[in-house]
Amino acid sequence: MNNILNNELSIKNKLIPKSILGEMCEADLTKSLSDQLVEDGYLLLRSVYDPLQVNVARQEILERLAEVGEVKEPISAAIFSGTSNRRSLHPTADDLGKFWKSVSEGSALRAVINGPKIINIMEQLFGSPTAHFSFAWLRAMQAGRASPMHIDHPYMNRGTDQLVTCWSPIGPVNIDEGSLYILEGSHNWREIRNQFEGHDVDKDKSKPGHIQETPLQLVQQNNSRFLTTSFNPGDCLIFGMFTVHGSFDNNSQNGRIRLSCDTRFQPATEPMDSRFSGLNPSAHEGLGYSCLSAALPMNETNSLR
Ligand SMILES: O=C(O)CCC(=O)C(=O)O
Repeated sequence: MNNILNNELSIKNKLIPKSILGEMCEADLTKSLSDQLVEDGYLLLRSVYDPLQVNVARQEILERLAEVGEVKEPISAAIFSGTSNRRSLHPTADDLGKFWKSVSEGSALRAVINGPKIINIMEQLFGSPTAHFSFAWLRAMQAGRASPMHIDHPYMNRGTDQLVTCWSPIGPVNIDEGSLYILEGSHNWREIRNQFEGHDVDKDKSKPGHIQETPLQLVQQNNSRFLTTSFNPGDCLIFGMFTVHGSFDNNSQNGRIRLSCDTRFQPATEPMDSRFSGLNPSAHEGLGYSCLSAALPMNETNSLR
């Protein structure tokens, strides 16, 4: 495993001091997953999926990115070409959304992210049958990009409060290749709850869904740390709606794209946020998959956002 202290991790090009970095702990599958989630705010699970199936899903996605000219040959190396034909092939926002929906609904990808292995884990976590959003947040993050720090609650809180996020790397993600971080202990931070609980970004547009402080400010204010790790095909990270998270800059030395997908699970009997279910999920503002920055051509997405 790639030790956390051997890597230079940054957010918006600002190096993160090693004194506030920590390695995530792997969850213990022989003990209560829900107790561990309540305690730690996250569950790091290794080798949940079949790595061969993850690699088939990876190839499926890379072929679709290559179809719009975004990946260099050999495709399997996942290196961004620096250009894109996505907009000329799919000119409108609606077309771009449809293209991304078709990539996000690839059968090999769905066999992993909605397949029996993760469903078993979710049933173990909830202690009951589980259901998932049909909408999936697939991301192709080229070198130089990062995901901003946030919690998930304001973006998807119209159903049950037992919703969890499952972040799955679709291929290897070294620690310096835009790995996900969570802020240690943040699931218990009263201030974050007071600020965001009940806030719905699609209903109240006057208030942002994201956290105003910088990640470093929030870590310092709360005497916290960034927890992260490197991921292998098959691993996933589960966390709740109030765990503060984001990604480090993808500092891949050779320009490797970071592929990952976030999915959302809940107990089957609980109400589901209708924006993200069904055959044609309306998602945010009724935009479907075109609400995602991942639906934009890779050469148009801002770096380090
Ligand atoms: O993959 C990322 O960069 C961000 C993921 C995320 O924000 C999420 O899982 O909610």
